[in-house]
Amino acid sequence: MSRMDQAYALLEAECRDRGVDLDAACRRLAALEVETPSWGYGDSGTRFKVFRQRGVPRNPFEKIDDAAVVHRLTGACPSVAIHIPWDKVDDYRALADHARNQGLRIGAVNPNLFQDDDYMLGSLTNVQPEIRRKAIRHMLECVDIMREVDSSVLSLWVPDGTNYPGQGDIRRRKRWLEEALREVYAALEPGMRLLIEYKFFEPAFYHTDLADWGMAYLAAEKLGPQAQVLVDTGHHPQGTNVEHIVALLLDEGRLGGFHFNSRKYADDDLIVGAIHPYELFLIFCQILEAEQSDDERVASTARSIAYMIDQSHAIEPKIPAMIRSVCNIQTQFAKALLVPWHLLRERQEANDVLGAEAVLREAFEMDVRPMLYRLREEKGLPADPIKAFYESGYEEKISERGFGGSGW
Ligand code: LRH
Ligand code: MN
Ligand code: MN
Repeated sequence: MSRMDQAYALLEAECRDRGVDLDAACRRLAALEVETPSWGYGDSGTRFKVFRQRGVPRNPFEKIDDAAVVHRLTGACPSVAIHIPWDKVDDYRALADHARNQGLRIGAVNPNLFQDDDYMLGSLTNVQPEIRRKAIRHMLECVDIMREVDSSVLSLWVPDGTNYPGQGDIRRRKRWLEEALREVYAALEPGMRLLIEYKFFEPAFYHTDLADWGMAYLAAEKLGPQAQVLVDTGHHPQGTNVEHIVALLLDEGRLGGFHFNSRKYADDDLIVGAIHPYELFLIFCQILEAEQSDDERVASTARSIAYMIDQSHAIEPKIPAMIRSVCNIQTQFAKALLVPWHLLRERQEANDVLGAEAVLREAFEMDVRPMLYRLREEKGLPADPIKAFYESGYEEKISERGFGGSGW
């Protein structure tokens, strides 16, 4: 028996003792899909400096090529999110075909309401009606693009807000936002979803029109069942209990998707799982528990979540950093799959505070590498995708692109 088979057998025995079906957990892990963002393959940085890296994609087609490499090596990333106009092309069907030819599909379409000069004082909530109209038109154009690339997710982040008290009428802006979203929502086809992302600050520093999950939830609730909330893990104040938000949105049938990344201080967009892996694990615990809920609405919400990475690389080599995130997501997801829910419930009902906490912590402390290795073996994937990337020669190949590709 190889060392890994031994490790798997050991994990299996441990799971059996805890009443967890390891094979079922492996099957669920194998079905996990994570979308990567086109902008994560291009150059990005901070407001202080964008460092140019050699080999970065020069156009949306090359971003897809790099995303395809991540999928080939991990087997878990069959779709790529696009951001318009960063990924503006003349022919979106050609872009979708390009993705399809490499075993990928285009996932969420992200309108961009934050880089046009006209939007300096707001886009959908601008006091000038013609600017609000321009922003709505852009969103409707994104719905058209969704049709062309066969996407079902419109992923909206509204950067609008103000920098000073009195600068804007908060209530009027709220109504303009609702009005705009109603128009966009009406343009969605059945099967399309509008995911509403919130962020508590930046670029606006006094108030942001969609600052937290409650505001996004309210907006979604007013629109209808095709609108849901998107949780970007980096978009909360320090210390926020993100898994609580996740649980609440699940219970209300309004959790639509995630933008995974790590934060230490603000919206840092670092590699997923690099800073607070326990938080990520606890988020997955909420989701996996909800997947088994007797309440069909909760269970189907949990099963329909769009898992996306929203990560920008200022100093990291981009493709390996993306692979690292995918592997970290798989690791925490695998650990959450090993939670014995019946035991947790039992201890909760017995008011066993330490015992209940131990159930979760012990799952987090388990070594799930044998699960990941087995999964990769079964799918014919390299055991170490990052090592395989460096050995593949792809980095040398793309260095011919030279410098100058831009993520955003
Ligand atoms: C905003 C955000 C949003 C954007 C992306 C580039 O901070 O998280 O999702 O579309 O960054
Ligand atoms: Mn985001
Ligand atoms: Mn962000």
